[in-house]
Amino acid sequence: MNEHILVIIKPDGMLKGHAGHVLSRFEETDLSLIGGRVVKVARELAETHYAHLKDKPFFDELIRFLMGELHNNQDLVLALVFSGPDAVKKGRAIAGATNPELAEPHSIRGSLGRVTTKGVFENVIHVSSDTLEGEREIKLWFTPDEVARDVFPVKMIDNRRVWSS
Ligand code: IDP
Ligand code: MG
Repeated sequence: MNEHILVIIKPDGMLKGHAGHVLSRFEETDLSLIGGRVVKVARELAETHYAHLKDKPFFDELIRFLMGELHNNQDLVLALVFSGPDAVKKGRAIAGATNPELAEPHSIRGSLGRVTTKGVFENVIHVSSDTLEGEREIKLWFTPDEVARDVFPVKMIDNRRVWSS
C-alpha cells in the first residue's frame, strides 16, 4: 500500500545548498517523486503547517525559522511529495531524529543539522510523521493539479479541481 509524504527542504538546507543531497538520498529509495514546488513561506502557511505546535515555547522561533528569518531571509523552500510503500518510515529514517544532536550521524539531520545557541533545531528537512499528517500537509502545500498522480479525492468548483476535503 503506497503512502504519501510531504518533504520540505527548510531555509537552513536551502541556504547551505543541501537540496541536491536530500534529493539524492530519496532517489536511493523506491519512493516516487510525484510533486515539487519552490514555495515562498508566508506566515499564515508556516503557522498552519505547524498549528499542532502552537502551545510550545519554541513556536514563535520555529515560525521565524520556516519563514527564513533566521537564515538571511531565505524565504523560499523546496516542497516535495514522495509516494511509495512505507514512505513514512523510509522518509523519517533518511531525516533522522528531530533534534540534530540526537539524530543518527548518517541521517540528513545528524550530518547536516545543528542546534543554535538559542536552542532552535536547524534540522534541514521536514518529513511527514504519519500518513494522516502527510495527507493534511500535501493538501496544504499543493493543489491537485500540482501533484502528478491522483493521490486524494478531488472535486470541481468553478471548473477548478480542488481537494474534496
Ligand atoms: P519533526 O520535524 O521531527 O516531525 P516535530 O515534533 O513535528 O518534529 O517538530 C516540528 C519542528 O519543530 C522540528 O522539526 C523542529 O524544527 C522544531 N522543534 C521540535 N521540537 C523542538 C524543541 O524541543 N526545540 C526546538 N525546536 C523544536
Ligand atoms: Mg512533525
